[in-house]
Amino acid sequence: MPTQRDLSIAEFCCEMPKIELHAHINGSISETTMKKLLKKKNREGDKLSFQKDQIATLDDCFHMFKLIHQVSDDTEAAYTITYDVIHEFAAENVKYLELRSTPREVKATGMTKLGYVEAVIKAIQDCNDLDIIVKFILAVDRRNGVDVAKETVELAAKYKTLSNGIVIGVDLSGDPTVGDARDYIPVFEQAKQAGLKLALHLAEVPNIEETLAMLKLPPNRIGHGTCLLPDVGGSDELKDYVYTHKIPLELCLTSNVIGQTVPNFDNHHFSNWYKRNHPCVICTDDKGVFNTTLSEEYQIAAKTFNLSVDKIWQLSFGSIDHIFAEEDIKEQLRLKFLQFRPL
Ligand code: 6MZ
Repeated sequence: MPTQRDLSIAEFCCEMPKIELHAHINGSISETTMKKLLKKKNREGDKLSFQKDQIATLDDCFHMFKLIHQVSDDTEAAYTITYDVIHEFAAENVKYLELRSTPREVKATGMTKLGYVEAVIKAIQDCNDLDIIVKFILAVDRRNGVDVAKETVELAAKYKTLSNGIVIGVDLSGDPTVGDARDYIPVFEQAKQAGLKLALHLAEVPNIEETLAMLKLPPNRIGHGTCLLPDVGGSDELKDYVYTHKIPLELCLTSNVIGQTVPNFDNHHFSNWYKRNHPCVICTDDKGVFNTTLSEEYQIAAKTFNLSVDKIWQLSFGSIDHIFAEEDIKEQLRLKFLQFRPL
């Protein structure tokens, strides 16, 4: 009888049950969904994603998000995007998904932040016939200031109860070269007190002082953590803090290489942390913008770092420990993943 070992690494990465913990909703829009949105806006010729081997800058990435927000500007679009993104992740065997998104208001279309959050939650609820558990993290954009962040955390706390546990945490994201994350510490303290988990983009670009202060919160998970290590603009103190506190890293290979915060896959910080046995979770970041899938990200990790199918499976299985949902969901997922363990 054929076993998982008879699959090619590409097939294995696709068929293996997976966990996605770092996916921005508007960065995850597939080409098919984007076509639908552009058609509605009569902008059918536009291209709102990078090529696979394209090299860009972080600035280019943030410009791209601005353009995407122009076509995703009402609650109907928010619902469609979320619904489609969940179906796409489910189709590649993602069994547990934490989506994150910045509540947005667009006066011209009448979309309010509340309406945005409700549209995303409704789409998540409407996908409950699929074999995937979906949670929602509300994002604080560091470009928008502390008052907006406070409002986001209040929304998250309110919907944590109202959504029956779908809303599970808050993130810090946005252009890492803008503003000072330390301004948001009191807001994240407030989030913690409300029982929300913290997934913070940290050290996406070098910034030792800011990163150290944010680490002391501490976050439940770190997004990217690109510049924690001393040889890439971090420090021993940052590295030791993350390592000794075992703060899991959400690592997005293609995103970092296209955005050029990492020069190439071989030099990705994944290898350093993975070798130390540090908790690492492979994620997509923005699968639409960076033209990737979670299965492809696992394949890239396998190929670049010479990981066997056993190691790839362990990486996926190990990610369950770092999800924000409760222990009963973790147990449920472990049983499911164990059935796919290479024999
Ligand atoms: C930091 C990022 C990001 O919230 O409208 N975002 N923030 N670093 C990154 N690395 C490339 N990728 C995406 O999705 C788009 C928003 O996600 C954040 C940015 O704030 C972007 O505007 P939502 O669903």
